[in-house]
Amino acid sequence: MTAKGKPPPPALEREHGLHLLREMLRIRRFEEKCAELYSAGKIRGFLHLYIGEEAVAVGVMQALQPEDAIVATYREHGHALVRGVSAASIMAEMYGKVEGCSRGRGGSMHLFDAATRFYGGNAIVGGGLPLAVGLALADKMQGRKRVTVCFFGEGAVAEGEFHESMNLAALWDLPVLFCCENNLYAMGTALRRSESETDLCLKATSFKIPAWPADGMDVLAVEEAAQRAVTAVRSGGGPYFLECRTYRFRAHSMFDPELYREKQEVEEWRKRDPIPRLVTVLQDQGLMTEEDLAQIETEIAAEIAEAIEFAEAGTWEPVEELTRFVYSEPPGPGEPAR
Ligand SMILES: Cc1ncc(C[n+]2csc(CCOP(=O)(O)OP(=O)(O)O)c2C)c(N)n1
Ligand SMILES: [Mg+2]
Repeated sequence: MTAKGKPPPPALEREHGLHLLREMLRIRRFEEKCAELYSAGKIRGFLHLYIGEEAVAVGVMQALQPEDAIVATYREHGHALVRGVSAASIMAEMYGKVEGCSRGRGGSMHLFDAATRFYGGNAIVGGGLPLAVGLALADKMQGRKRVTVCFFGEGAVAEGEFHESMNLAALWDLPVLFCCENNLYAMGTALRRSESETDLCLKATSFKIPAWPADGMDVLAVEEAAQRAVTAVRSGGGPYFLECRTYRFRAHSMFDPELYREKQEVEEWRKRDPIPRLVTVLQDQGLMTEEDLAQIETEIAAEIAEAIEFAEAGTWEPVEELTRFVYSEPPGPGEPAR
C-alpha cells in the first residue's frame, strides 16, 4: 500500500509499454502527415487534429473488448486508428475516395467502421451522447454484457443532449462510459467563460453517476482509470463518467488563428507531452532502448507511406452514383419492400 492507502500500480511490462508508445506515436505521425496533406490540398473540408491528446484515446481503448462500442467526435482519427480501423482506409476517407471507411463521403469528421463497432465520427457537438445511450440501451434490453464508450469534448456539457443523455443513462442504469476530453477550450471559448460550474465531475454526480478525473497527459494514469471505470460498467454498475484533463497543442481546426490563448500557455502544456513522458518512464525503467524507438518510428513511417499510396491510388465515386444512399432505393425484382 502507498501512503494514501491505494495499492501501488502494477509494474509496467516492456511489451505493453512499447505498445502504448507505438499507438500514441502512430496518431502523432499520422496527423502530422494529415496537416501536410491538407496544406498541399490533398485533404479538403474540415480537419481537427488530436495532437497532444493521444494519451486519452490510447489509454481508454486498452480497457475495451472487441464487442464493445465506441462513439467519438470529429476529432477522432486517433480513436479510429487505435480501435483498429486501418490507416489506409482512414487516409482514403480523408482524400474522399471510395475505398475510404465511409466511401469517401464523410471525410475527416465522419470516420465509421461497423466491423470494429466504431460508430463515428460525429460533427455535431454533443451529438454522440444520445447515440451512445441508444447503443447501451440496446445492449441492456438484449442482455449483452457490452460497454459503450462515448468520447466528447468539454464543450458538449453546454448542450441539452449532454444533460438528457446523462439523466437517461443514470435513470435506466445503462452500460455506458462517458469519457469527457477536457482540453479547456471549445473552439475559442474557454470553459471558465461559458460554465458557472467548471468541475465537470460535479455535473456528472448531480445525475448520480460516479465520476473521476484523470491526468489526460499520462497514458498510464488514463489506462488505470479506464480499467476501473470499464470494470464497474461491465459488472452492471450503470454509467460512469471519466474526465480526462488534457490539452490540444494545435489549433482547433485548420482555420483557427488561436487568438484566444497565450503562446506561453501552450508551451507550458507542451512540457507535459504524453509521448516524451512515456519515453522517459520506459527508459528510466530500462524497458526501452534508442533502437526500439527508432524501429517503432520506421514501422510507423512505412504504415503511413502505404496509407498515402493507397489513398492516392483510390477511385473517385462516379457522378452517377452520388445520389445513392441519399434516398431509399425501390426494392429490386423479388426483393421485399424496405
Ligand atoms: C451543436 C453544435 N454547435 C456548434 C458547433 C460548432 N463547433 C464545432 S466544434 C465546437 C467546439 C467543441 O468543443 P469541445 O466539445 O470542447 O471539443 P474539442 O473541439 O475541444 O475537442 C463547436 C462549437 C457544432 N459542430 N455543433
Ligand atoms: Mg474542448
